[in-house]
Amino acid sequence: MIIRSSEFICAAVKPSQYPPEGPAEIAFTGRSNVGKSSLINLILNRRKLAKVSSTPGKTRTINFYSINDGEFRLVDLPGYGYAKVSKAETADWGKMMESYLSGREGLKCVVQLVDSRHEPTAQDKQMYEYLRYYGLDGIVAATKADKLSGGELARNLAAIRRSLDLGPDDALIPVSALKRTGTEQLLEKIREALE
Ligand SMILES: Nc1nc2c(ncn2[C@@H]2O[C@H](COP(=O)(O)OP(=O)(O)OP(=O)(O)O)[C@@H](O)[C@H]2O)c(=O)[nH]1
Ligand SMILES: [Mg+2]
Repeated sequence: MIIRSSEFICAAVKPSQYPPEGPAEIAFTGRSNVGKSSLINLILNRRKLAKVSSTPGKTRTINFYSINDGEFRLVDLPGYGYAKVSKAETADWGKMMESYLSGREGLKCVVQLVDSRHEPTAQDKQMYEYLRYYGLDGIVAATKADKLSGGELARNLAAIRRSLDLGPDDALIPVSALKRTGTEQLLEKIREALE
């Protein structure tokens, strides 16, 4: 798949703020700081379209991006598991995610991000279960693959596969925003999900 153009549409915290239904959407979810915004920039080949930060909790809204003049959309979801949030903020996050993930007609698939260096967290597992329940599962990206040796990466990918109970058809794609690797495989899976 070729990305010719990409632009920010809007940020939303509730359905009335979403862009009108229309183009298919592919969303990105994962722990705060796992690299969602970086991965979106990587596959769009844009350096600063999605805001990246070394401080977790940068993305607090649902951010919509239009690809190839409305061919489809990518959606950057706010991360979970960030320690410095209040109970009220966690509840708001849950409501925001639930209303988008359970009610969005155009949503075809969610790319679940996990850190390639670690076992998936309890929340990663919970999130992936949730996606499975809504039939939005099937693509997992293991981020920051540049931080591991080849052998370590292979071992960790096997562990992630087991831990998330991935099926033979579920894709687990190592990616690195630093080394700019993994995009072709990921884009191919996104293309399949859009069909
Ligand atoms: N080495 C390395 N660092 C990465 C990679 N991807 C992201 N990072 C770094 O990880 C930090 C967090 O990246 P973000 O893309 O902002 O993460 P996020 O998941 O969008 O975080 P929130 O918006 O807080 O949910 C930044 O300092 C990035 O530079 C990668 O593939 N390799
Ligand atoms: Mg982000």
